[in-house]
Amino acid sequence: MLKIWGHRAAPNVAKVLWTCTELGIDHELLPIGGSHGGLDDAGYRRLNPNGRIPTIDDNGFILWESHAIMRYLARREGADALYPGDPRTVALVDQWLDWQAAHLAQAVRDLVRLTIKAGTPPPAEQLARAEAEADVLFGIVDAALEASRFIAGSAFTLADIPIGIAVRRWTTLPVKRAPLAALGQWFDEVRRRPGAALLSS
Ligand SMILES: N[C@@H](CCC(=O)N[C@@H](CS)C(=O)NCC(=O)O)C(=O)O
Repeated sequence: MLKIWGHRAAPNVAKVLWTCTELGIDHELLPIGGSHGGLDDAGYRRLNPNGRIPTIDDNGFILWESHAIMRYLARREGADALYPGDPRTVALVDQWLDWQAAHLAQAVRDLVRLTIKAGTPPPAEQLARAEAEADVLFGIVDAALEASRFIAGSAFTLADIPIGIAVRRWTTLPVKRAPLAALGQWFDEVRRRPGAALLSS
């Protein structure tokens, strides 16, 4: 059975768990990281030299980086709907996956650092800057969703998963948010998928 190291509350682990549900892959979650600790253990570092989660073991094949794992699992299952074979369609999925990791994730991390992780109220100017940055980036998603039902086109793909997880995180933080109608409508739809149930657990 596929082994996944991590814990559900970690967004990058949640991406892989949601992907497994979409693909119907049985898996075993091995708790590590967060309150479980263990990321600096030599045995875990041999699997993942970054000391981060998630990491998977698929019958001896070790892989880390959440988006690489998602792509691998979708390809392994031949899931053309989630990760299409057509070069242009898959390029759009990759565009959003890369963009989420390179830009959106950092904007959400900044808000988390300034609010729920900070022991004291953040400087107003810093918080306003981080809120504005998040509004710009989620606004880009909103504009895309005005033009298509899902992130990368008319069908649900891997691209919807990390962005859905980021929206969930953003909307639960004590911050000001621009009202984004298309994004809200899309999120109401994707959050009802069985794989998204772990977002609220
Ligand atoms: N780029 C990596 C980032 C991995 C990462 O930073 N994971 C976080 C959890 S989302 C982590 O390991 N945090 C330490 C912890 O939860 O203890 C990926 O996408 O897998």
